[in-house]
Amino acid sequence: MSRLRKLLIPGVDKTLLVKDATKLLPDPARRRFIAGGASLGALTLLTGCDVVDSSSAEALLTKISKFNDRVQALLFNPNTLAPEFPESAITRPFPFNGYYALDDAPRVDGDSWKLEVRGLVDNKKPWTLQELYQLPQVRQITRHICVEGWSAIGSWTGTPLRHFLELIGADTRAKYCWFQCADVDGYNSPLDMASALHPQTQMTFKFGDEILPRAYGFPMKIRVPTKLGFKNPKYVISMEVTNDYKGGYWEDQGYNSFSGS
Ligand SMILES: Nc1nc2c(c(=O)[nH]1)N[C@H]1C(S)=C(S)[C@@H](COP(=O)(O)O)O[C@H]1N2
Ligand SMILES: [Mo]
Repeated sequence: MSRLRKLLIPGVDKTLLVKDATKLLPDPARRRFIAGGASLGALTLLTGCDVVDSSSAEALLTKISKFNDRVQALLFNPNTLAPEFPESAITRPFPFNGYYALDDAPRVDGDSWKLEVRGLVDNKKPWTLQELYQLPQVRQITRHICVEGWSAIGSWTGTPLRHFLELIGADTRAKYCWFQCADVDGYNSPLDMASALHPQTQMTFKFGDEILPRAYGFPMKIRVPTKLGFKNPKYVISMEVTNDYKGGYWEDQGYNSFSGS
């Protein structure tokens, strides 16, 4: 979430738009939206609409005004799948985003990197990249949505996190998987266990047909297509299964930790 980029959308007052949308949302969606941190990104997540100008802002409001009970039940069901897209929908080039410029993004050495596993798990053995690459992988083409209100469709390939959690004997009754990253000033993010076990939540090793480029989190990111972008940690170095809420980089600055469907 670089602070300067994409903050202004011509002809759109973001605060007003979020207010208008909140008024239009029927309960219980409205209550959930407010409790979940009422942001432009959350509206994009709910509607699938990007807001890039005043007419797309109008289109988003129209869509919300048509939400009915059936739509709402789907939106707030933790088992709902994020929509998947065809190859032709992939955004190229896919945007880079971090709280620094790309030049300052971590340069992780894939040969010496190991994923540390901590907390409530039977097997705490660290994993090399080559070992992780041997695990079964699946591909997904889903939409990444930043809380700032932009979104992009990308192709991610990796191992369902759920499979890895089973493999290491994680206590899946624990509340969170907490991820730490290699960024200079640190980056971390807690993921609630229901979302960690969601079938589309992935330990991602590839973008398109390439090994995950540095911009998108080499060697591994956690892809959670049912959550906003900041809940998708890149350059992951450790995972802890825990009942303690340990906070996160953006969560500690006021962004809602749930931030998803
Ligand atoms: N380690 C780390 N992970 C991160 C971030 C970051 O700054 N550092 N930014 C988050 C935010 S706000 C977004 S929108 C996405 C951007 O991912 P992308 O660069 O692949 O588009 O990464 C998320 N994960
Ligand atoms: Mo973001």
